[in-house]
Amino acid sequence: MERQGDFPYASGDLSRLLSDIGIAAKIINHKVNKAGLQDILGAVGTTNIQGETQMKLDVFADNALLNAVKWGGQVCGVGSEENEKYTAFDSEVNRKSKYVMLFDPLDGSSNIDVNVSIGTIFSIFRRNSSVGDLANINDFLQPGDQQVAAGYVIYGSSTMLVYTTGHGVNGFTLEPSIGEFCLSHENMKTPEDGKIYSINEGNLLTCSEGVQTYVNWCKQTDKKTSRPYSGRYIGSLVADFHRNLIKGGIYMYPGTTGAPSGKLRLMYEANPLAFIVEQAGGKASTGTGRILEVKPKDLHQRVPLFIGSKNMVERVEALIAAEKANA
Ligand code: P6P
Repeated sequence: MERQGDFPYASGDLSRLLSDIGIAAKIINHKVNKAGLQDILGAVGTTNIQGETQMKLDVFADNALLNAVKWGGQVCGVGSEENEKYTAFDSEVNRKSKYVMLFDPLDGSSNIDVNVSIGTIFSIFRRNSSVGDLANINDFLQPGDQQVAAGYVIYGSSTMLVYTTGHGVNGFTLEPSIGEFCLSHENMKTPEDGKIYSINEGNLLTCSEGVQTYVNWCKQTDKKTSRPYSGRYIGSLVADFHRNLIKGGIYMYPGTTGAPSGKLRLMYEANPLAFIVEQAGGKASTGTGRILEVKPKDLHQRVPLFIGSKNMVERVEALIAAEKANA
Protein backbone atom coordinates (compact mmCIF):
# COMPACT_ATOMS: atom_id res chain seq x y z
CA MET A 1 0.00 0.00 0.00
CA GLU A 2 2.81 2.41 0.96
CA ARG A 3 4.51 1.92 -2.40
CA GLN A 4 1.32 2.55 -4.34
CA GLY A 5 2.37 6.18 -4.58
CA ASP A 6 5.24 5.05 -6.84
CA PHE A 7 2.67 4.53 -9.56
CA PRO A 8 1.13 7.88 -10.59
CA TYR A 9 -1.77 6.19 -12.34
CA ALA A 10 -2.20 3.41 -9.77
CA SER A 11 -5.83 2.69 -9.06
CA GLY A 12 -5.00 0.09 -6.41
CA ASP A 13 -5.74 -2.84 -8.71
CA LEU A 14 -2.17 -4.17 -8.54
CA SER A 15 -2.11 -3.77 -4.75
CA ARG A 16 -5.37 -5.71 -4.54
CA LEU A 17 -3.99 -8.42 -6.85
CA LEU A 18 -0.89 -8.81 -4.67
CA SER A 19 -3.16 -9.05 -1.65
CA ASP A 20 -5.19 -11.80 -3.38
CA ILE A 21 -1.94 -13.70 -4.01
CA GLY A 22 -1.11 -13.31 -0.30
CA ILE A 23 -4.44 -14.94 0.60
CA ALA A 24 -3.70 -17.89 -1.70
CA ALA A 25 -0.23 -18.20 -0.16
CA LYS A 26 -1.74 -18.48 3.33
CA ILE A 27 -4.17 -21.18 2.14
CA ILE A 28 -1.38 -23.14 0.44
CA ASN A 29 0.93 -22.69 3.43
CA HIS A 30 -1.70 -24.14 5.76
CA LYS A 31 -2.05 -27.25 3.58
CA VAL A 32 1.66 -27.70 2.86
CA ASN A 33 2.53 -27.47 6.54
CA LYS A 34 0.42 -30.49 7.37
CA ALA A 35 1.45 -32.47 4.25
CA GLY A 36 3.27 -34.93 6.48
CA LEU A 37 -0.07 -35.69 8.11
CA GLN A 38 -1.68 -36.41 4.76
CA ASP A 39 -1.83 -40.12 5.57
CA ILE A 40 -3.60 -39.45 8.84
CA LEU A 41 -5.87 -36.91 7.19
CA GLY A 42 -6.54 -39.09 4.17
CA ALA A 43 -3.99 -40.00 1.54
CA VAL A 44 -4.00 -38.16 -1.75
CA GLY A 45 -6.69 -39.55 -4.04
CA THR A 46 -8.95 -40.74 -1.20
CA THR A 47 -12.03 -38.81 -0.03
CA ASN A 48 -12.09 -37.15 3.40
CA ILE A 49 -15.02 -37.15 5.82
CA GLN A 50 -16.64 -34.31 3.88
CA GLY A 51 -16.48 -36.54 0.83
CA GLU A 52 -13.90 -34.18 -0.71
CA THR A 53 -11.28 -35.92 -2.79
CA GLN A 54 -7.79 -35.46 -1.38
CA MET A 55 -5.87 -33.87 -4.22
CA LYS A 56 -2.19 -33.66 -5.00
CA LEU A 57 -0.77 -30.61 -3.28
CA ASP A 58 0.30 -28.97 -6.50
CA VAL A 59 -3.23 -29.31 -7.88
CA PHE A 60 -4.52 -27.90 -4.58
CA ALA A 61 -2.11 -24.97 -4.85
CA ASP A 62 -3.10 -24.39 -8.47
CA ASN A 63 -6.78 -24.23 -7.53
CA ALA A 64 -6.07 -21.94 -4.56
CA LEU A 65 -4.16 -19.43 -6.70
CA LEU A 66 -6.57 -19.56 -9.61
CA ASN A 67 -9.63 -19.04 -7.41
CA ALA A 68 -8.02 -16.30 -5.30
CA VAL A 69 -7.19 -14.15 -8.33
CA LYS A 70 -10.36 -15.07 -10.26
CA TRP A 71 -12.74 -14.04 -7.46
CA GLY A 72 -10.42 -11.15 -6.55
CA GLY A 73 -11.41 -9.83 -9.98
CA GLN A 74 -8.06 -8.22 -10.86
CA VAL A 75 -6.99 -10.56 -13.69
CA CYS A 76 -8.65 -11.51 -16.97
CA GLY A 77 -6.77 -14.79 -17.22
CA VAL A 78 -4.00 -17.05 -15.88
CA GLY A 79 -1.38 -19.42 -17.25
CA SER A 80 -0.22 -22.21 -14.94
CA GLU A 81 2.48 -24.87 -14.97
CA GLU A 82 -0.32 -27.29 -14.12
CA ASN A 83 -2.45 -26.64 -17.20
CA GLU A 84 -1.54 -27.00 -20.88
CA LYS A 85 -3.70 -24.07 -21.95
CA TYR A 86 -4.19 -20.64 -20.38
CA THR A 87 -7.51 -19.92 -18.63
CA ALA A 88 -9.50 -16.83 -19.66
CA PHE A 89 -12.05 -15.74 -17.03
CA ASP A 90 -15.35 -14.91 -18.68
CA SER A 91 -17.12 -12.91 -15.98
CA GLU A 92 -17.90 -9.22 -16.61
CA VAL A 93 -15.61 -8.19 -13.75
CA ASN A 94 -12.66 -10.30 -14.93
CA ARG A 95 -13.04 -9.24 -18.56
CA LYS A 96 -12.78 -5.61 -17.42
CA SER A 97 -9.54 -6.20 -15.48
CA LYS A 98 -6.18 -5.14 -16.87
CA TYR A 99 -3.74 -7.87 -15.77
CA VAL A 100 -2.88 -11.47 -16.53
CA MET A 101 -0.87 -13.74 -14.25
CA LEU A 102 1.34 -16.77 -14.86
CA PHE A 103 2.45 -19.07 -12.05
CA ASP A 104 4.11 -22.26 -10.95
CA PRO A 105 1.79 -23.07 -8.06
CA LEU A 106 4.11 -25.41 -6.17
CA ASP A 107 7.60 -25.68 -7.60
CA GLY A 108 9.69 -28.54 -6.28
CA SER A 109 6.57 -30.39 -5.11
CA SER A 110 8.39 -33.71 -5.39
CA ASN A 111 10.30 -32.55 -2.30
CA ILE A 112 7.19 -32.38 -0.11
CA ASP A 113 7.47 -36.04 0.92
CA VAL A 114 10.98 -35.41 2.28
CA ASN A 115 10.07 -32.14 4.02
CA VAL A 116 12.27 -29.92 1.87
CA SER A 117 11.32 -26.26 1.29
CA ILE A 118 9.18 -25.62 -1.80
CA GLY A 119 7.74 -22.53 -3.40
CA THR A 120 5.14 -20.70 -5.47
CA ILE A 121 6.36 -18.42 -8.28
CA PHE A 122 4.23 -15.78 -10.04
CA SER A 123 4.54 -13.25 -12.85
CA ILE A 124 2.12 -10.41 -13.71
CA PHE A 125 1.72 -8.61 -17.05
CA ARG A 126 -0.60 -5.84 -18.22
CA ARG A 127 -2.95 -7.40 -20.82
CA ASN A 128 -2.44 -6.58 -24.52
CA SER A 129 -6.04 -7.31 -25.51
CA SER A 130 -8.77 -4.69 -25.05
CA VAL A 131 -10.43 -4.33 -21.66
CA GLY A 132 -13.81 -6.08 -21.87
CA ASP A 133 -12.56 -8.77 -24.26
CA LEU A 134 -11.65 -12.31 -23.29
CA ALA A 135 -7.91 -12.78 -22.60
CA ASN A 136 -5.97 -14.33 -25.49
CA ILE A 137 -2.55 -15.97 -25.88
CA ASN A 138 -0.91 -12.66 -26.80
CA ASP A 139 -1.68 -11.36 -23.31
CA PHE A 140 0.61 -14.08 -21.95
CA LEU A 141 3.42 -14.44 -24.51
CA GLN A 142 5.21 -11.22 -23.55
CA PRO A 143 8.97 -10.84 -22.92
CA GLY A 144 9.94 -10.72 -19.26
CA ASP A 145 10.94 -7.04 -19.40
CA GLN A 146 7.20 -6.26 -19.76
CA GLN A 147 6.32 -7.69 -16.33
CA VAL A 148 4.65 -5.21 -13.94
CA ALA A 149 5.23 -7.44 -10.90
CA ALA A 150 6.78 -10.79 -10.00
CA GLY A 151 7.40 -12.75 -6.84
CA TYR A 152 7.63 -16.01 -5.01
CA VAL A 153 6.48 -17.60 -1.78
CA ILE A 154 8.91 -19.93 -0.01
CA TYR A 155 7.38 -22.48 2.37
CA GLY A 156 10.44 -23.11 4.52
CA SER A 157 11.49 -22.73 8.15
CA SER A 158 9.25 -19.68 7.87
CA THR A 159 6.90 -18.73 5.05
CA MET A 160 8.00 -15.66 3.09
CA LEU A 161 6.50 -13.65 0.25
CA VAL A 162 9.19 -11.86 -1.79
CA TYR A 163 8.16 -9.63 -4.70
CA THR A 164 8.99 -6.64 -6.86
CA THR A 165 6.84 -4.15 -8.77
CA GLY A 166 9.90 -2.66 -10.47
CA HIS A 167 10.85 -0.45 -7.53
CA GLY A 168 13.17 -2.77 -5.59
CA VAL A 169 12.53 -6.08 -3.84
CA ASN A 170 10.78 -6.51 -0.49
CA GLY A 171 10.38 -9.63 1.64
CA PHE A 172 7.44 -10.28 3.97
CA THR A 173 7.42 -13.06 6.58
CA LEU A 174 4.15 -14.73 7.59
CA GLU A 175 3.36 -14.14 11.24
CA PRO A 176 1.13 -17.18 11.89
CA SER A 177 -0.29 -15.80 15.14
CA ILE A 178 -1.97 -12.94 13.25
CA GLY A 179 -2.11 -14.59 9.83
CA GLU A 180 -0.44 -11.64 8.13
CA PHE A 181 2.70 -11.14 6.03
CA CYS A 182 4.90 -8.60 7.84
CA LEU A 183 7.71 -6.63 6.14
CA SER A 184 10.91 -8.34 7.31
CA HIS A 185 13.41 -7.79 4.46
CA GLU A 186 13.12 -4.22 3.10
CA ASN A 187 14.80 -3.28 -0.20
CA MET A 188 16.63 -6.62 -0.64
CA LYS A 189 19.95 -6.48 -2.52
CA THR A 190 21.99 -9.50 -3.60
CA PRO A 191 25.83 -9.39 -3.22
CA GLU A 192 27.66 -8.75 -6.53
CA ASP A 193 29.83 -11.76 -5.73
CA GLY A 194 29.31 -14.94 -3.79
CA LYS A 195 30.91 -18.24 -2.84
CA ILE A 196 27.99 -20.58 -3.52
CA TYR A 197 27.38 -22.40 -6.80
CA SER A 198 24.18 -24.38 -7.29
CA ILE A 199 23.93 -26.94 -10.08
CA ASN A 200 22.97 -30.61 -10.44
CA GLU A 201 26.49 -31.93 -10.99
CA GLY A 202 25.03 -35.24 -12.13
CA ASN A 203 24.37 -33.47 -15.44
CA LEU A 204 27.74 -31.71 -15.66
CA LEU A 205 29.36 -33.92 -18.30
CA THR A 206 26.36 -33.29 -20.59
CA CYS A 207 26.73 -29.50 -20.22
CA SER A 208 28.77 -27.27 -22.54
CA GLU A 209 32.50 -26.97 -22.05
CA GLY A 210 32.10 -23.39 -20.83
CA VAL A 211 29.82 -24.54 -17.98
CA GLN A 212 32.13 -27.44 -17.10
CA THR A 213 35.10 -25.04 -17.05
CA TYR A 214 33.22 -22.67 -14.72
CA VAL A 215 32.15 -25.39 -12.26
CA ASN A 216 35.65 -26.90 -12.21
CA TRP A 217 37.04 -23.39 -11.59
CA CYS A 218 34.67 -23.07 -8.61
CA LYS A 219 35.94 -26.41 -7.28
CA GLN A 220 39.66 -25.95 -7.87
CA THR A 221 41.79 -25.94 -4.72
CA ASP A 222 44.14 -22.98 -4.76
CA LYS A 223 47.01 -23.52 -2.29
CA LYS A 224 47.12 -19.84 -1.35
CA THR A 225 43.48 -19.41 -0.43
CA SER A 226 40.99 -21.20 1.74
CA ARG A 227 38.27 -23.46 0.31
CA PRO A 228 37.19 -21.37 -2.74
CA TYR A 229 33.48 -22.09 -3.15
CA SER A 230 30.73 -24.24 -1.67
CA GLY A 231 28.37 -26.36 -3.72
CA ARG A 232 24.81 -26.03 -2.42
CA TYR A 233 21.95 -27.65 -4.37
CA ILE A 234 18.64 -28.34 -2.66
CA GLY A 235 16.81 -29.42 -5.81
CA SER A 236 14.10 -26.86 -5.11
CA LEU A 237 14.52 -23.76 -7.28
CA VAL A 238 12.85 -21.28 -4.94
CA ALA A 239 14.91 -22.48 -1.95
CA ASP A 240 18.20 -22.38 -3.87
CA PHE A 241 17.34 -18.99 -5.39
CA HIS A 242 16.27 -17.45 -2.07
CA ARG A 243 19.44 -18.56 -0.26
CA ASN A 244 21.66 -17.23 -3.06
CA LEU A 245 19.69 -13.95 -3.22
CA ILE A 246 20.47 -13.30 0.43
CA LYS A 247 23.98 -14.78 0.73
CA GLY A 248 25.26 -14.31 -2.83
CA GLY A 249 25.75 -17.16 -5.27
CA ILE A 250 24.76 -18.54 -8.66
CA TYR A 251 22.07 -21.07 -9.58
CA MET A 252 22.57 -22.82 -12.91
CA TYR A 253 20.29 -25.10 -14.87
CA PRO A 254 22.10 -25.16 -18.23
CA GLY A 255 21.10 -26.81 -21.45
CA THR A 256 22.46 -30.35 -21.85
CA THR A 257 23.10 -32.58 -24.85
CA GLY A 258 19.77 -34.31 -24.12
CA ALA A 259 17.84 -31.12 -23.33
CA PRO A 260 19.48 -28.12 -25.06
CA SER A 261 16.93 -25.69 -23.54
CA GLY A 262 17.42 -27.07 -20.04
CA LYS A 263 14.54 -27.93 -17.70
CA LEU A 264 13.17 -24.69 -16.26
CA ARG A 265 10.25 -22.79 -17.75
CA LEU A 266 10.65 -19.24 -19.08
CA MET A 267 7.23 -17.75 -18.32
CA TYR A 268 6.66 -18.77 -14.70
CA GLU A 269 10.10 -19.69 -13.35
CA ALA A 270 12.94 -17.86 -15.15
CA ASN A 271 11.15 -14.57 -15.96
CA PRO A 272 9.76 -13.77 -12.49
CA LEU A 273 13.01 -14.71 -10.72
CA ALA A 274 14.98 -12.73 -13.31
CA PHE A 275 12.86 -9.62 -12.65
CA ILE A 276 13.48 -10.01 -8.92
CA VAL A 277 17.22 -10.65 -9.18
CA GLU A 278 17.80 -7.67 -11.50
CA GLN A 279 15.84 -5.43 -9.14
CA ALA A 280 18.11 -6.72 -6.34
CA GLY A 281 21.29 -5.90 -8.36
CA GLY A 282 21.93 -9.40 -9.71
CA LYS A 283 21.77 -10.91 -13.20
CA ALA A 284 19.77 -13.57 -15.04
CA SER A 285 21.03 -15.06 -18.29
CA THR A 286 20.33 -17.88 -20.76
CA GLY A 287 24.14 -18.15 -20.88
CA THR A 288 24.22 -16.05 -24.05
CA GLY A 289 21.61 -13.36 -23.40
CA ARG A 290 19.37 -11.62 -20.87
CA ILE A 291 16.45 -13.77 -19.70
CA LEU A 292 14.08 -10.77 -19.67
CA GLU A 293 14.65 -10.20 -23.41
CA VAL A 294 13.75 -13.73 -24.55
CA LYS A 295 10.79 -13.52 -26.93
CA PRO A 296 8.39 -16.27 -25.81
CA LYS A 297 6.85 -18.62 -28.37
CA ASP A 298 5.03 -21.01 -26.06
CA LEU A 299 3.45 -20.82 -22.61
CA HIS A 300 5.61 -23.71 -21.35
CA GLN A 301 8.85 -23.17 -23.22
CA ARG A 302 12.04 -24.10 -21.40
CA VAL A 303 15.16 -21.96 -21.16
CA PRO A 304 18.69 -22.45 -19.81
CA LEU A 305 19.06 -20.42 -16.59
CA PHE A 306 22.11 -18.82 -14.95
CA ILE A 307 20.89 -16.51 -12.16
CA GLY A 308 22.31 -14.76 -9.11
CA SER A 309 25.31 -12.59 -8.22
CA LYS A 310 26.24 -10.31 -11.11
CA ASN A 311 29.96 -11.11 -11.25
CA MET A 312 29.36 -14.87 -11.08
CA VAL A 313 26.81 -14.83 -13.92
CA GLU A 314 29.12 -12.64 -16.03
CA ARG A 315 32.03 -15.03 -15.46
CA VAL A 316 30.15 -18.08 -16.71
CA GLU A 317 28.78 -16.05 -19.66
CA ALA A 318 32.38 -15.11 -20.58
CA LEU A 319 33.47 -18.76 -20.46
CA ILE A 320 30.53 -19.79 -22.65
CA ALA A 321 31.40 -17.00 -25.11
CA ALA A 322 35.08 -18.01 -25.15
CA GLU A 323 34.10 -21.60 -25.88
CA LYS A 324 31.96 -20.45 -28.82
CA ALA A 325 34.80 -18.23 -30.11
CA ASN A 326 37.22 -21.16 -30.01
CA ALA A 327 34.74 -23.58 -31.59
P1 P6P B 1 16.94 -31.78 -11.15
C1 P6P B 1 11.99 -29.08 -9.30
O1 P6P B 1 11.47 -30.15 -10.06
C2 P6P B 1 12.69 -28.14 -10.28
O2 P6P B 1 11.79 -27.66 -11.21
C3 P6P B 1 13.35 -27.01 -9.53
O3 P6P B 1 12.64 -26.62 -8.40
C4 P6P B 1 14.70 -27.60 -9.17
O4 P6P B 1 15.72 -26.62 -9.02
C5 P6P B 1 15.00 -28.50 -10.38
O5 P6P B 1 13.73 -28.86 -10.93
C6 P6P B 1 15.73 -29.76 -9.98
O6 P6P B 1 15.93 -30.50 -11.17
O7 P6P B 1 17.01 -32.20 -12.59
O8 P6P B 1 18.28 -31.27 -10.63
O9 P6P B 1 16.32 -32.79 -10.23
